[in-house]
Amino acid sequence: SSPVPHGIPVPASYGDPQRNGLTANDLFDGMAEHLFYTLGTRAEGASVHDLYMALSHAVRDRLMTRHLATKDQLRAGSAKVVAYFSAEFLIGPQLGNNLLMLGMQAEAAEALRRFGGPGLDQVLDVEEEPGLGNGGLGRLAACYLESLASLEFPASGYGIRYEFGIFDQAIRDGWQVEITDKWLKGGWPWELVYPAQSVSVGFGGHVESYGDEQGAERRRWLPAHRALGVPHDVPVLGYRVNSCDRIRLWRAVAAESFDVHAFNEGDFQRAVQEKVASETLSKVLYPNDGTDQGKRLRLEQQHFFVSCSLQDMLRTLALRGAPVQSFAEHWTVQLNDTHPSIAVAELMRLLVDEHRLGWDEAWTITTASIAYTNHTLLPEALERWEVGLFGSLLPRHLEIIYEINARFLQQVRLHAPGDLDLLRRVSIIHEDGTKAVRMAHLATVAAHHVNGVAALHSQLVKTDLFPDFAALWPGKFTNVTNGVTPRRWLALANPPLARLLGETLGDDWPAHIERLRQLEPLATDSGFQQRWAACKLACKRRLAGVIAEQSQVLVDPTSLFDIQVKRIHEYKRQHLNALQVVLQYLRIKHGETEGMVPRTVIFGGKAAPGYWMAKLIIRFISGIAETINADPDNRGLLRVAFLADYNVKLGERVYPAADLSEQISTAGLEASGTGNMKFALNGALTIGTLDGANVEIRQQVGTDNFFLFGHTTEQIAELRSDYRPWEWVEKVPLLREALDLIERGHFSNGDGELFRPLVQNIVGRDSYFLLADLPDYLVSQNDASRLWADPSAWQRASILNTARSGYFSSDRAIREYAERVWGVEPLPVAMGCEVS
Ligand code: 475
Repeated sequence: SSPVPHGIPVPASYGDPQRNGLTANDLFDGMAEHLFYTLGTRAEGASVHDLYMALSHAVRDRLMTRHLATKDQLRAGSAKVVAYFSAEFLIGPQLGNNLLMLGMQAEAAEALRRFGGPGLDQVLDVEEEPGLGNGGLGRLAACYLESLASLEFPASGYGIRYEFGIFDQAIRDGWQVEITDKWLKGGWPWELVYPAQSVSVGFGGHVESYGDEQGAERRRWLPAHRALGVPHDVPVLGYRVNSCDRIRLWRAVAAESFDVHAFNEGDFQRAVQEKVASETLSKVLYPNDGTDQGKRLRLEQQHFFVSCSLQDMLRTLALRGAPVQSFAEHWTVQLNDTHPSIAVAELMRLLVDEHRLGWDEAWTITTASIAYTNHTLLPEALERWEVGLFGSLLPRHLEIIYEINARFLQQVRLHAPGDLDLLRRVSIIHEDGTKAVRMAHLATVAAHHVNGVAALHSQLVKTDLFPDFAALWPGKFTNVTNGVTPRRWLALANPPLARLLGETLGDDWPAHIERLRQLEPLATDSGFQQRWAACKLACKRRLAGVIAEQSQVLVDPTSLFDIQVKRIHEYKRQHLNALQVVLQYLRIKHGETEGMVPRTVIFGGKAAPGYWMAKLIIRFISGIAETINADPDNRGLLRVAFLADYNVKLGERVYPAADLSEQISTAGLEASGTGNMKFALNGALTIGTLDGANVEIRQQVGTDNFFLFGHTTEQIAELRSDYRPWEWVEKVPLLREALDLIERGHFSNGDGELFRPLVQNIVGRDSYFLLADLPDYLVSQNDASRLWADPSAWQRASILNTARSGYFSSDRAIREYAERVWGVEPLPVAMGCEVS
């Protein structure tokens, strides 16, 4: 309870939409105050960063009304709230987005004009983005929180406030170099810290039995160490609504600032050791996208944020005056992959050990509240923890998992008596060799729903990944195809197109993305086509500027912009694209340019620091870029650029500028993809395989407006048994010559060793079937060139891509989760009445 008596008035603007301070005048005044009082500087001497901070604080002030009203409404009510558990939230820059959500972009520009200094674009450009994620999975979490807020669902993201996010990528001599991401260095204005809501989390130690007051035997965990989690909340505004949800990120600090005993002994070093160890928990994001390394610290991070979050949720349940038994009516937990799946054991522990519920009741609550999203079929990404490591870090959780497993296997025995092999396959504990906890099995056993992230992927989850579980619980498995927010990825990222859409569909189109369909009849209207093309050209000019600034490569904005941006991974096959570029280059060298059109091939993406082949692929792209761009024989037909440090901010420049979107993974390996959706939404045509959400994109936009190639998932499976890649080499004209050129050092200043492992990898093993798909890929690339040569036909296809991509909005995805998985309803936030 608060020491401040009731009846103290809230700030005058609170709850009064008329006095919300949203005019340019108010913003200017707010900025002036923050420059002076918050930043301690005078307007005359303010730097661009000062102006960024002042504007951000002024905007933050203006979302606080909504944020508090949302919280008040939640605390007072009993609505079920979504808890989105994710080890990653790749939220991107905040200022521009929040201005868009509040409808204050023009006002901010005007307020800045009055300072007479830099303009809004320049100010937005200095924002450091928090790179608290690796790629698709983290960005999906950010899009989903935004849609939750925009659709007025009560929700909280829960994650980790990494002090160092994904590394910044520099390219030196063609190689990736990793640089520490110091996103907090200039101060980051978009978080609200609540130290009073800190929670304590245990690690290690042992478990003992004791008799409770009723004489029942109970288990008690006595951790060896504790760390404190301090919540840092990032407000998440909905689009032009009052709802303002949040992402609650936990920062780890030492439970005591140091060991007093050691300190008194004069051992200062040892005294601060525990503090350092605790704070290491939230120090750095693991930069691996798609491989699990089984590192202790990673499990510690997972347990840390999950335990903090569940304790936080139980606390708010008590604040609502609701009993712990009603947990599942107040909260629904979505696990973003298995990274937070320790939640199953931790919730059981909290309910059984701390709240003294019986096992069955606790299990009913746990299974009623938790659902699990699978994001990958790659075996190297499926998390397993060696039992020894697991038990030393979380001894009580291991016991609980054994108990869950024992009861589960008993159920399986009843279902299929005598099938010992089935027991072995589905067990949560992997028993062959070193014993390990299979986190995907834990999540699947406990979850009320398990979903894949695209139709094909969800099918493969049932047939390939978890066929035994699917047979046990057919109703548990479902699909929710991913989506992306049209606010950030269209309205914010693509100002020229946003303006055109506003004029054509009405200003509130970002809240009603299905209206994009109304563009269909305009697809053949030559006047509209020209305006469409002008928007694209403006975006391409902007990206050309970025490329020139970054790498001094000059590209022609009227050429076909052919773009592949995503994490570098063999299954994503950037090297297939690079190989295709080399073949085009050879055609030019041989004068076989018929049917070719001027192209700019753009790559971007980070490689995991320990993934050597991915780093070599970057080096290879740099090599071909350098050689090809310097070759005068080109006659403007081919340019290659590698964009360094691909991140959300760069993505906002990239997607709107694309003509052709490369989605070329080996069929069956990309769970969904979400970049593919951002490209299509911005009017790019896709060249792609039948993989992930490509399948649905092609269905939606129409097969004529999509360049399909490659083997299907089934065909790849057939090939796999007897694949001899070297036999495919002769099927492609010029390929032998291309490979020789690469091996002789043509793209590496004569170094004949550098790319040999890459060539060997492709010709010798080709685990990702590049050569099997290459012939068809080349045909499709030619189709793309041919369509490009007919501008009106291309514009039509481009318009239809945008017009038919509304399905890929995260609003649609969130509505599906809400209805089919979570059972939650929107709760519009009223302002100005709930203050108690
Ligand atoms: C899929 N990241 C995309 C996207 O559903 C899909 C793995 C381990 C540790 C840390 N990060 C990861 C992923 O697995 C990941 O990003 N998966 C991606 O999720 C959203 O669109 O196809 O590869």
